[in-house]
Amino acid sequence: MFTSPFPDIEIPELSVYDYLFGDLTDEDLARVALIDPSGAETTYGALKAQVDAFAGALAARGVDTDTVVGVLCPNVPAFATVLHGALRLGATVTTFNSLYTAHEIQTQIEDAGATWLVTVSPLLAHAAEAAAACGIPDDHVIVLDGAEGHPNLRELLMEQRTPPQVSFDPATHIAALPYSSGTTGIPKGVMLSHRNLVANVEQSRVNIDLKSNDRVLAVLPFFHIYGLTVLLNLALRQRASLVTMPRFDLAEFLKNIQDFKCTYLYIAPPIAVALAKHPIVDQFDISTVHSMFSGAAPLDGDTAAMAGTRLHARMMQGYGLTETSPVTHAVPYTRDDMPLSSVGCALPNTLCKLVDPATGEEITEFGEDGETVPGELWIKGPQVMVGYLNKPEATANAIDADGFFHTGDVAVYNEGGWFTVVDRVKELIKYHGYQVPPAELEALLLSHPKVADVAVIGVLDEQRQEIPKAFVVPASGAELSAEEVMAFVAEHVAPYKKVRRVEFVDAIPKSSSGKILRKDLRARETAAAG
Ligand code: 4UV
Repeated sequence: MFTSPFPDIEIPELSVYDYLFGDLTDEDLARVALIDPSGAETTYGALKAQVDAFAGALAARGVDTDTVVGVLCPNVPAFATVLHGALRLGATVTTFNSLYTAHEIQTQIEDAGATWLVTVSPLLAHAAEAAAACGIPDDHVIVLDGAEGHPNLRELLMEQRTPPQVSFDPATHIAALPYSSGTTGIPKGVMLSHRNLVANVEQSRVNIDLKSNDRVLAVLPFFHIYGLTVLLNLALRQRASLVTMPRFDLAEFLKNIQDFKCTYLYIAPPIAVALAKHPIVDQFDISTVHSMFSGAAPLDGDTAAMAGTRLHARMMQGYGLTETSPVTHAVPYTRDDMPLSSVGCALPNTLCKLVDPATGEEITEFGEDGETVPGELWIKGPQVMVGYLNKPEATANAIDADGFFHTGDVAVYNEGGWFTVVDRVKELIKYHGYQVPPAELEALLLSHPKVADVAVIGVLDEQRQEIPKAFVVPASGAELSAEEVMAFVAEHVAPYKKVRRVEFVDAIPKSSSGKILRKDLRARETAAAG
């Protein structure tokens, strides 16, 4: 077992609201919490008042500790009001990817049991279609910026209601319900308690150089657990300021850094690639940035070094999963000796094991290079989820009897204390840091009359970023083109889940029990790449 180099810390037994907003000083209340790209600022004092008023308005409409509230909303300052207003009442928040189709929203609403939906007018068409299909009435679909027939944020806040005192156990009460496919299958609701979310911020604070005078550019989406915990909640706890960006555009991203003098960037690898290589970067003054933190997908050391050198900023990686709230590993700002390709060391209170996927044996030995051989990474700590919603079997497969969560990622450990993620044994594909569950695309493609069989895996594109590729067996006698396959998928799923390559094959390799042998497809791909 590998332990964290940090001593254990005490996790406050508080709700997320009390943890983030319970001890704001007068000085904190006057600080700026959120800035939108128009320059409008929300202070911590104003944010707290809005969170309270939103909670009061929801409570007056019957939202309580049993309610699940869906949030389909890009990064705008009001996201924080909605999230923390709902959490304050003990409601559970399930977040949706803003790019979801109506059908994808509907599927999650039904699975999560959401009875309220909060959105913005540009996303209302999809939201309303999904809500109607789930029997959610218009007065339970809040449109923050206003839409005929729906409650809006201004109206709700103007009621200035005091929220009721609610009581729940932060250790077990579910705060967030993001979706993840885990190691296999379709997306599942990940039950994260108040304690999970509080613990992960508290664990992350230990080794981070993010202070109240920092300005964080919040472009990674708050609906993803990386954005929710690491960007939003961690920055709020540090009393820093967040500049919200509803969508990524490189020029706007750079302009916002310049205009708002941002100092700290949380990014995913495709943004690191752009910062390292894109000529447009030189057109902006982004010299205020002192630190960049990348996660959600592998970032190679060369790209990390190029981005860091170009911006004269510290480049660090972190690693985690939705199921671990999400952070389990991060490079501490105090450590210059860790390679840029590493994801750093385990956070405090986090135990790690590396296990040989073939034998189930734990790996404990170091080679002459000071590194273990690769093994599946198992994690135990206060950030590990309570379980998958209504999926006891999937939960039991993910968290073993000793409380270790099996990540499905393969890592090596260096005796210097750091881990490097080198592979994945699970079927998940990551496109630009977003989860693409192959099982979902395979089920969709099997519904196409001209497809007899199919398997989807992740392959690397020219930038060495992962993209989904489908191996398709056409139905006998059918004429099917790669364009037809890609267009069919694109019509039915959010754009980031699109199949971007297609190869026609005679048969899909399968085990005797009928499981797709993805490793055979990966090996075939590697061989083809030479
Ligand atoms: O469930 P999820 O979509 O969750 C995430 C979480 C990203 C985080 C978490 C903590 C951080 O400090 C941070 O910087 C980013 O993406 O996907 C989980 C899977 O994403 C891959 C890995 O396969 C996980 O099982 N992944 C996440 N971070 C890395 C990564 C990384 N740094 N290197 C390689 N793979």
